[in-house]
Amino acid sequence: MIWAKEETFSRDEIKRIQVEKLREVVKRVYENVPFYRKKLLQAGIKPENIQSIEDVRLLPLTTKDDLRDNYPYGLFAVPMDEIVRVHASSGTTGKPTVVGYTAQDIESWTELVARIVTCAGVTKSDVVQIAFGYGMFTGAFGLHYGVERVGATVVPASSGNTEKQLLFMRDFGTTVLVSTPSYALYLAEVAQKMGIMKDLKVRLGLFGGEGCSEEVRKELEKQWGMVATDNYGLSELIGPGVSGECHLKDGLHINEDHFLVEVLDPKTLEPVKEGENGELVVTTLTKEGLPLLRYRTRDIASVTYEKCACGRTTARMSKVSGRTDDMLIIRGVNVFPSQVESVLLDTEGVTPHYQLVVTRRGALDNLEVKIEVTEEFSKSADRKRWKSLKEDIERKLSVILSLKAHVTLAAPSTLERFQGKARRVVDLREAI
Ligand code: DLL
Repeated sequence: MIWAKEETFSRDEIKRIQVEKLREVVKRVYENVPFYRKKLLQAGIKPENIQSIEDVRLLPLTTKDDLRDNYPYGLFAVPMDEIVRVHASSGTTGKPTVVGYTAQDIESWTELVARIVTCAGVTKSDVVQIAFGYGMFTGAFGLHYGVERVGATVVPASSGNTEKQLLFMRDFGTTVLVSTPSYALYLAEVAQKMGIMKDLKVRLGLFGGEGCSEEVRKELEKQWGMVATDNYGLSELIGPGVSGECHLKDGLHINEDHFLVEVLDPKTLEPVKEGENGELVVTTLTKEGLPLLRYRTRDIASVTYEKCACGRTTARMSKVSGRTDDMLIIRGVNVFPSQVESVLLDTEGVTPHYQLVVTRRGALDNLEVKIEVTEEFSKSADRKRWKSLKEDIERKLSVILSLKAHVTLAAPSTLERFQGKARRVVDLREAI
C-alpha cells in the first residue's frame, strides 16, 4: 500500500512542488531568521532569485556548527509561542543541537512517518514495539505518532529493560520491531538465551538511527526470521521520516515534497553524477519551526531518480555508507568502520559484535579490531583454528583497507552491547 499520493507524482510534478516550496522557505528564513537574512544578503540573494531547482545552489550551506553557535533557539523561524515541542541530539562533542516543532510540523512529521512505515509494510493489523529511547532523541516519538496514524497498535516499550522488553514482545504478540540495528542484534541474542525466540512473531523490522549494512541486515533477517528494512533521518531535518525502504529493499524512498536532497562532493561542494556517492545536503521545504537551507548532513550516500518497481516515483537514496566525520585516517589511509564491518560479517565463526581501537605509539598509528567469536566456534575450535581465523581476517582487512590491522578475537558476550546507537570506534590517539 502507498500512503500518500505525493509518493507517485510524476517527476515534473515533484519538481514543480519543490520549486514552489523552495521559494517559500527562502522567503520564510529571509524574513524571520536573522542568521539567514545576513547570509543571503551577503550572497546577494533575494527570495525572488529562486526560479528553478538548480537555483538551490545559490543558497548558503548550513552546518551543525551553525546550530551550535545559535544554541538553543537562535535559528527558529517562529516565536516560541508557536513551538509545541523541542528535541535535542546529544552528539558526542560540544553542545547539543536543539530542534523545535510547530503544531503543523508535528502533523507533517506524523504523516511522513506514516508514509515510511507503510512503505516498509506496516498495516493497521500490526503490533509495533518501539524500542528506541523515549526522550530528547527523535526516534521514538517520531515513529510513535506515525505508527499510530497508520492505525497499528503501538507498544511504547522504549529502549533498555531487555528481558522485560522481550516478554512484552512475546505476550503482546509484537509483529514489528522498531529499533537501532545494534539493539535488534542484542535483543536477538538475549531472546535466544532466554529460549523464547521460537515464541516471538516479529515479521518485520524497521531499523534506523545508525547504519545497517547489507551484512547486518542479513544477520538480522536470519536471527529473527524477519524482513529487515532501513529508514533514515536526522533530528536537524525532522527526525525519522526523511526516507525509508519499501519491501523491495532497493534504496530508501525520499519524501521529496518535504526535503530537497543534493549529493555533493564533500571537498569541492560540486554536485556528483546521479548514482555516485557524495555528502547528502538537504533543504527542508516545509518546516516552520526550524527550516534549514542546504544542511550538510555529513552522511555519504548516492541518489537515483529511477522509478521503483513498487510504484513510487520519488528519488531513492542508497544506504548510508558512512559519515564524512566517521572516517578515520590511519597512517594516512582513509578507513571507514563500515569497510571493516563488511569483512567481519562475511566471515564464518564471528559475530556482528566488534570494536575498532586506534592508538598511537610514537608517530605510528595502530588499528586493533576486536571481534567476538560465536559460541559454537568458541566451544569447538582448537588453538590452531583460532590462529587461522585471526590470520584470515587480518588478510581480508589488509586487502580492503590497504593497511595492516591487528585482530583480537574475543570470547562470546564480552564486548559492549548497545541499547541505542552503537559506538564502535574508540580513538585513543588524542588521549595518549
Ligand atoms: O537518528 C533520527 C532517526 C531516528 C532516524 C530513528 C531513523 C530512525 P539523530 O540522532 O539526529 O537522528 O542522528 C542522525 O544518524 O546523520 C546519520 O548519520 C545517522 N542515521 C540515522 N538513520 C540512519 C540510517 C536520528 N538509516 C544521524 N542509516 C544521521 C545510517 C543513519 N545512518
